[in-house]
Amino acid sequence: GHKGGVLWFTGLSGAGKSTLALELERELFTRGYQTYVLDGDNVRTGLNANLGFSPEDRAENIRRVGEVAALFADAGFLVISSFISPYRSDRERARAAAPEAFHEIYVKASLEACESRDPKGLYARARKGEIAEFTGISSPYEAPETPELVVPTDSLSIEECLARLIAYVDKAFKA
Ligand code: GGZ
Repeated sequence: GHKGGVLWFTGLSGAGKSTLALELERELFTRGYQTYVLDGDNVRTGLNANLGFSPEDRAENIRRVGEVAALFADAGFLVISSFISPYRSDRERARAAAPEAFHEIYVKASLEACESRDPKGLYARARKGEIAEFTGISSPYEAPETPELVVPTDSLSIEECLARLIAYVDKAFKA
């Protein structure tokens, strides 16, 4: 068995949060964990469809996700939350919604690395001024100061990052 909890991924666009979240979910499924991924694809399309990317809207996005994650954790799930969540204060509020169960995971890649990957061409568009308030370009990213775990995707392979995550999860949540 395992405890419920929240793995709160934070990092820049293109740092690898979604890729790692989905691969981790698959690995944990084969190990018998009940997991659920919360990300922009299933939250910003529905629950948070009325929110954009102003600081206020990001704060509300993260507030709601933090509350939903706490509910899932209370139900015994291991939640993998995958949002940029650029503001420290918003992340601390999410932690406060599930204080015993919250683990902040910094999916760390430099802006240069993310911008050179640019899988969706968003950084190029942001540089041209076509996307306002883009994180790292025209909107801030406040890196975690004391995350429970750092996964450096610009210096380690996806497989190595995944292995670190799995080891961490087994240690923190296996019961
Ligand atoms: C940052 C934006 C923006 C702006 C659209 N700034 O790489 P992606 O495309 O697939 O993931 C990014 C996603 C960020 O949404 P989050 O809900 O994670 O953000 S936050 O936690 O700050 O609320 C990016 C896309 O949405 N996107 N406009 N202006 N990312």
